[in-house]
Amino acid sequence: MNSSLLNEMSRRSFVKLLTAGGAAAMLHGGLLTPKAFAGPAKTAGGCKAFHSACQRNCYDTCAMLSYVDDGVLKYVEGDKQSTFTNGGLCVKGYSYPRRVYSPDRIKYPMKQIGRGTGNWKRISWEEAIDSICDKILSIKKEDGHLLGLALDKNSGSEGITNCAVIQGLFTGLGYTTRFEGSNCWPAGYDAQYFDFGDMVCNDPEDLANAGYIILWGVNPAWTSIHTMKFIYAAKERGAKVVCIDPVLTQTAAKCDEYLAPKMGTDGALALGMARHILDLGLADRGWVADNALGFPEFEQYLREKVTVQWAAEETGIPPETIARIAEEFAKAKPATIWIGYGLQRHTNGGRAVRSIDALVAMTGNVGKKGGGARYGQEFTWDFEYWPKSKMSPPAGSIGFVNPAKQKPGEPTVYSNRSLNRNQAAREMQKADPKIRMLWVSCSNPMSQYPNRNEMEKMYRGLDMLVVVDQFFTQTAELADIVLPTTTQFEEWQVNVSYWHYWLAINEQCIEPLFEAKPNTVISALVSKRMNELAPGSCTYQQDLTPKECMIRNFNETIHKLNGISSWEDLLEGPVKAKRNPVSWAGGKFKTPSGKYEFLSAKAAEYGHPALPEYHSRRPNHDKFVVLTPHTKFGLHSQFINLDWMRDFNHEPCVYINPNSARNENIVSGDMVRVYNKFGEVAVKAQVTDNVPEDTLLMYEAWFKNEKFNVQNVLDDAVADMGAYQFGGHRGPAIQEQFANVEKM
Ligand SMILES: Nc1nc2c(c(=O)[nH]1)N[C@H]1C(S)=C(S)[C@@H](COP(=O)(O)OP(=O)(O)OC[C@H]3O[C@@H](n4cnc5c(=O)[nH]c(N)nc54)[C@H](O)[C@@H]3O)O[C@H]1N2
Ligand SMILES: Nc1nc2c(c(=O)[nH]1)N[C@H]1C(S)=C(S)[C@@H](COP(=O)(O)OP(=O)(O)OC[C@H]3O[C@@H](n4cnc5c(=O)[nH]c(N)nc54)[C@H](O)[C@@H]3O)O[C@H]1N2
Ligand code: SF4
Ligand SMILES: [Mo]
Repeated sequence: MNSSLLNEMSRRSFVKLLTAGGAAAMLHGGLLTPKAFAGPAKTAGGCKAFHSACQRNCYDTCAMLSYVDDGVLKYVEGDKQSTFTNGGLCVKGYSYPRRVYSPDRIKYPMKQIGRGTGNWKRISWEEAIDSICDKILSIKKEDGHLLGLALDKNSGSEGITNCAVIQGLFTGLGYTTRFEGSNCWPAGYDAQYFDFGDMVCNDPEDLANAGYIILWGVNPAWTSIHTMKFIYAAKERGAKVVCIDPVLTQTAAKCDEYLAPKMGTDGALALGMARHILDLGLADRGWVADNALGFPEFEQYLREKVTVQWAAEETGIPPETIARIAEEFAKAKPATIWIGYGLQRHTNGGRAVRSIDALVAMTGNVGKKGGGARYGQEFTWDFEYWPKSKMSPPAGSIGFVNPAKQKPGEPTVYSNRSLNRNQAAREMQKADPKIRMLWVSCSNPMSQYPNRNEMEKMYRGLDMLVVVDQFFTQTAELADIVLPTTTQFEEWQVNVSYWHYWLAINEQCIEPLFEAKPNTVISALVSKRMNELAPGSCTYQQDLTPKECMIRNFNETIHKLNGISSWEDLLEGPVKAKRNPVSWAGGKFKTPSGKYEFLSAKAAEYGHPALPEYHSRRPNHDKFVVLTPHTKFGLHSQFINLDWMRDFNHEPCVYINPNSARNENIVSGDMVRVYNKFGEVAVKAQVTDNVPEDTLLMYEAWFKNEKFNVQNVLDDAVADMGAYQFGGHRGPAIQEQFANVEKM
C-alpha cells in the first residue's frame, strides 16, 4: 500500500475514532478506550506488536503498544499491562502514526541561506557535521575556551537516553554554557523540599482511596487524563472532589464544587482555610506534635495575621464558602490535595504551595493512604544517565570560574556556565563571554520561553544556531542548520514518569525515516569528526548504538526498585516500582530536623520567610490578566502542528468574559490584538463566561503556518522559589502576566 493512501485511511480511522464513542468522552476530559480503535486495524494486517513508551513530558508517560506491518507503523494503543495507562491513550497519543509519517518532518540535514529567510538547502550529514565542528573549533581557537558554545536541551523528549547523551556530548567537548533550570515546576518543587525535605507523593492510583480531593491549579481532564479514572473511582466511593482554578476548566466541570479564586491568591485561600480549621479545633494536634516542627509559630501567625474574611477579600471567594470547604476538608479522612504546576508559576507560587502543604499536614493527612499533598516524584529516575555521568572534558579545557567556589591559593576550578532558561534573553544579553553558537535539542524556546521578541533578537545575533528536531518549529525557522532526528518508534528508549510509578521500555519498531538519526548517533558523529579535525578534542564515545546506550542506563538500583533482573524483563511489558504507594508513611522526613517543617530554616536561608507567609502577587501592569496554560490538543508545541489534529483544533483563540467583551466592543469571531509593551498576538476572540472578567485566556500552542505565539506577550518575571533545587535558577512566573485587548 502506498504511504499516502495509508495516511488517508489512517486519518479517516483517527477522525472516526474521535468523533464516534470516544470523542464525547475525550472532549469532556474522559479517556478513550482502545476498543474503539483496535478492532478492524488489528485483524486487517496481522501486525506485530512492539512495546513503546510515550516520550512526552506528560504526567501520564503512557506505556504503549505499537503495531507494525511490513516495516510500517500502522497504529498505536495504550498498554493494558500498566494499570495506570490501562489500555488508553490521549488524542495526541493516537495521532502518533501521523507524526511519524507527516509530510512536514525534517527529512534531511538542511542549511538555511540567510537566517529566517526560509531559503533552505538540503545538505549531506557530512557537510552539516563538518560545518558544526569547524565552527566549534574556531570558537575554541579564537576564544581559548568553549563558553561561547551553548546548549539548550529541554523536555521535548524525556527518554532517558535523550536525557543522557546530549549533555554528555557537550561535556565531552569541554566546558560550555548550558541553559538550565526548568520552566515547569521549580517553585513548588523547592516548597516541597522546604516542607518535607524531598518531593515525593503517593501513587496517583491511590487517589481512589481518598475521601476528599482538592484539585488545586491542575487540569488533569486535559493534562493527565489517565489520572481521572482514579478520581472518578474515589467519587464513586463517596468522595467529594473540589476544583480550584480561576478558569472553569473541563476538570472543574467534572467536580462536585468549583472555586474560582483571583489569579495568584491561592496562598491566602489556603491560609484562610487553615485559620478556620484552627478555630474549629480540627487541627490534628497529635500528628503535628509527633511529626512536625514549628506548628506553634504557624498557629501564632495564623491567629495574628489571617482571618477568613481577609482571605475572602484577597481571593474573591465568599467567606462562608472558604469556611465550609475548610471544615469539610478537615473532617473528611483521608483528604488529599493535588497541587498542579499551573498555580506555582507565579511570583508567590512557592509560598502558595507551602501554604497548601501546611493545610494537608495540619489536618494529619500526610503519610496516609488516600491522603497527601501531591505534587510529583523523582524516585523512579535513578538511572545511570550514561554516558553523561561518566564524561569529563578533554584535558586542559578552560571553563567558567565561579568566585564562590574558588578558594584562594588553590588550583582554578573550572565548570560549565549555567544560565536560567526562564530568562534566556536577559541571560544572553549580559553573557560575558558572549554566546556565539547555540545547539538546541528537545527544546523549542521560540514557542515555550517568555520574552520571545527579545530572545529572537539574541538568536539573530548568534554566529551559528543548530536545531535538532523532527519539525520546522519556530525555533528551527531561525536556525542555520537543522538536523533531522528520529521519533520514538525509530529508536530505543526507556521511560519513567514524574507522577506514576511505572517503568516502560520503548523498542525500536521501524527503521529511521528519511535521513533522521537518534541523538545518540548525532552526538557520536560530532565526536568522531571533532577528533578527526583535532585529535583529543572530544571525549564523547563514538561507537555506541542507541540500544547499547539505553541498556547502559540500567543499574542495580533500577533493577531492585522495579523487581527486575535485567532490562530484558521489560520486553514482557511495563513494571511498577515496588514501593509503598503511601509516601511519608513512617513520619521520617528529609528536612534538617527530620520533621515536617512548618518553620523552615532552609527557606529562610534562601531568603524566604521561614513560615509559609502570604505575599501578594505582583501588581497588574496592564488591564487584563493573561493566562496561557497547557492545551488539550498539544503537548506544549508538539502535535498541534499535525494536520490530523487540526481537524479537532481548527485555530487558536483568546477566551474573554462576556462583560469584558461588551466593554471592549468584541464579539465571538472578531480578530483582536492582545498586546503589551513586550509584543502582541493577533487572534480570534471567543466569548465565554468560563473565564473571569479580568482574564484573557490563550492556550500555549504552535500551529503550522500561523504567527500565533503566546510568548510574544509574556515577560520573564520569575517565581519566588526554585533557586534551592535548581542551581540558583528560580522558576518562571509564566501564569502571572498582563496585557490589553482591542478589536482589529
Ligand atoms: N506560555 C507558556 N509557556 C510555557 C508553559 C506554559 O504553561 N505557558 N509551560 C512550560 C512548561 S511546564 C514546560 S515543561 C515547557 C516545555 O518546553 P519544551 O520542552 O521546549 O516543549 P516541547 O514543545 O514539548 O518540546 C520541544 C521540542 O522538542 C522536540 N522533540 C521531540 N522529540 C524529540 C527528540 O527525540 N529529539 C529532539 N532533538 N527533539 C525532539 C519537539 O519536536 C519540540 O519542537 O514549556 C514551558 N512554557
Ligand atoms: N494535554 C496536555 N497535557 C500535558 C501538557 C500539555 O502541554 N498538554 N504538559 C505537561 C506538562 S510539561 C506539565 S508541567 C503538566 C501541567 O499540567 P497542570 O499541572 O494541569 O498545569 P497547567 O496546565 O499549567 O495549569 C493548570 C491550571 O492552573 C490554572 N492556574 C493558573 N494560574 C492559577 C492560579 O493562580 N491559581 C490557581 N488555582 N490555578 C491557576 C490554569 O488556569 C490551569 O487550568 O501537564 C502535562 N500534560
Ligand atoms: S501525551 Fe501523555 S496522555 Fe498522551 S499518550 Fe503521551 S503520555 Fe499518554
Ligand atoms: Mo512542564
